Amino acid sequence: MIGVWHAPGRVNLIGEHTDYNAGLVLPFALPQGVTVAGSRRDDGLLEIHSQGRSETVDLAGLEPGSVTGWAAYVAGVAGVLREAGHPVGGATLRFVSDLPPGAGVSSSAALECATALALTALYGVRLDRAELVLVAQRAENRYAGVPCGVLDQSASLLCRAGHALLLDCASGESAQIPLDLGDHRVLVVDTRADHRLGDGGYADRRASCEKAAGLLGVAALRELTDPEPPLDDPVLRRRVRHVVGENLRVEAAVGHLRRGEIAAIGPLLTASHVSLRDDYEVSWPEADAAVEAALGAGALGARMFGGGFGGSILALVHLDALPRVRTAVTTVFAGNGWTSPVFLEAVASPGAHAR
Ligand code: GAF
Repeated sequence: MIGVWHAPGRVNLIGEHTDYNAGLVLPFALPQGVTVAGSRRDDGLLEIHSQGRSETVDLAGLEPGSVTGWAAYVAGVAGVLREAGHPVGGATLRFVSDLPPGAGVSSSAALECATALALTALYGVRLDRAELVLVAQRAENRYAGVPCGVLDQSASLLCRAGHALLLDCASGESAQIPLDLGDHRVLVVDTRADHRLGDGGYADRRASCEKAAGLLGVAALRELTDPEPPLDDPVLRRRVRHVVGENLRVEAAVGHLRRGEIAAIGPLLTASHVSLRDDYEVSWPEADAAVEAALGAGALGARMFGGGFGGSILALVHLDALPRVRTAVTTVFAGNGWTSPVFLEAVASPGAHAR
């Protein structure tokens, strides 16, 4: 058997650093993503080709740590499926991607999800999308060593065209929220500051949340409603304030979207950025400057999205203001001597599928 599968990258409209706190997220899928052509082979080898690079992995010796770098995201999916007892064997997988690497639009999750669709289809493994999300997440956690939540894999596998996905990471329940932008656009600005989830900042934030939850006697920060919890450590207090506030902002944004009030989500986006910058401390200079420039040029709201420490911001912009916003951001980057940003109009697109 031979087939072709596509898994998209994502933008997260709002709900940042909430997934691993059992909270709410609201991503949508991009038209860009990872496409894989795959076929079975019976020698137990996984032969992987991507952007001029090739690796061969012997599935018999596969375990966490035995494959490193980009191939770990692919081999990890095979490893997790096999650990769970699924009869997945060798394959030749050829990947192409039109996602900008390092832009924080989930190229890793797209790689995992495309692999998961390919391997399960090639070997007749029947898993539903929610199960595939966990396979892909586990591959990233265990084989790539990144302690991510389920946001990116859920976006890639569960999103629908024209909709944002409201995912409750506590219950796993999700709802498709129509994303009617009218005369507005979601402008993504790749700040060209490469993000590296594996670099420690992300794991540190996650550990802080777990510590705060432990001190407050809750299983996850989602259970809290008080944004000013009784914690002595001011850093932990700020982290909790972000998470509690961000869940409330997701709920408010969903309310506005359901009522067709797209412009009303602007201030929520900006409040999310301020919280990620000041309380969660995961934004970076290019993101802060891009957000400020976009708002100054008439964007209705703007925020960093993804894990932080590099990557992209998004801005909600009326069509008339798009040229102004692009110029303002480009000018501020040039003034700082930074690499020119790259712009992308994000269109809510279908989740992963066979082609
Ligand atoms: C990264 C992670 F992979 C997600 O799980 C999520 O935590 C996000 O950062 C922050 O919201 O994309």
